[in-house]
Amino acid sequence: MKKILEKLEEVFFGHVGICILLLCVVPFIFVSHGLFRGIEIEQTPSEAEMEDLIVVGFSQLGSESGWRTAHTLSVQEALTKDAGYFLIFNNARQIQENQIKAIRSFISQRVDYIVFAPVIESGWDTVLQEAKDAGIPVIIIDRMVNVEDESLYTTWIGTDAWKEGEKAGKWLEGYLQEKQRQEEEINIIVLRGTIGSTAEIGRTKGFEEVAAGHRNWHILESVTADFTAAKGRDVMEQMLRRYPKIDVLVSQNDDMTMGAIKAMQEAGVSFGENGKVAVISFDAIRDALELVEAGRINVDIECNPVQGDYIHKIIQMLEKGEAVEKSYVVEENVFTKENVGEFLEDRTY
Ligand code: GYE
Repeated sequence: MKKILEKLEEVFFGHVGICILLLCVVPFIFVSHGLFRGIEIEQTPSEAEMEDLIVVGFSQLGSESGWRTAHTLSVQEALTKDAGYFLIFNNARQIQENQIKAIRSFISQRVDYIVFAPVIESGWDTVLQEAKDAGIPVIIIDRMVNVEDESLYTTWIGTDAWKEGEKAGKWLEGYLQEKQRQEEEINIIVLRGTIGSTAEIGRTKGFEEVAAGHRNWHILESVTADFTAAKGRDVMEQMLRRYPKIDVLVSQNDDMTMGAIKAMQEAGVSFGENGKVAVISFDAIRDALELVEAGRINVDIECNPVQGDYIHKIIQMLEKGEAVEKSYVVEENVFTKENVGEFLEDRTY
């Protein structure tokens, strides 16, 4: 490398020339190749914008699923300039360290509010204390944090993941009864989301509590596929190789379900309404609801990503000095072939 530089220096420029060249070219290569993008904060407001608008730093945990895309959009559509906001968005790509860096950056930019969807529940005490010390209210959305001091955040808006898991269990009880299989030995595979995230913890526990009441329900394996379609496919492939009789698949989000469906198709294993494997999914994004309608997914437990308007309302209340609740739980449904039709038409995500 040294030799090459010396040669370049000799041929083209003097010492100063080569420094200028490096200073201009290297950052360009980094930026054009996205090498700085890991924790990049996409926008920085000017002083003027910060004065007129409410500046919100939004740390989104990633872009792992269709649900997440809808969730991000809901926040972006609610916190617009027209509505009086300057939104600084950061995608942490499912890495907690990236979220911590983004939040620290929001603090140093002295944003008015921090909105944040935590990838997992633990490990936030220090950075949230820093936000509190800086006097910046923190609104947690989607997943929850597990902190010792609840005053480290202002409020939480999200879904009841435990209830969702329980709904899945209750649906299975009803389904087996209807098929008069309630006494049969039932083999179950659970595909879990990101370990340590609220959605994974709640859905796992809620379902397991119902399952514990049935001695003939056997959870063969309960393994993570990280909420992605690619991993859902890989893990399901392994499960199909390992277990000749799987009666039920409980997949904790629609993306993993899509992946698992591919694996079952490839292995020639039938599923859904008239198949061997009953499929229980979570989220209820449009693509999956179409599969519910087609009888390929038996039931989809809704998880509502439309949280942007709640954030807007809460910020407006805080701006007026009004008190807000410590938590807001959004409404959710359960979709089967019987009721999905009436909801599909209006489903935008
Ligand atoms: O179910 C899944 C996403 O935290 C509720 O995260 C959310 C979950 C959602 O990746 O698709």
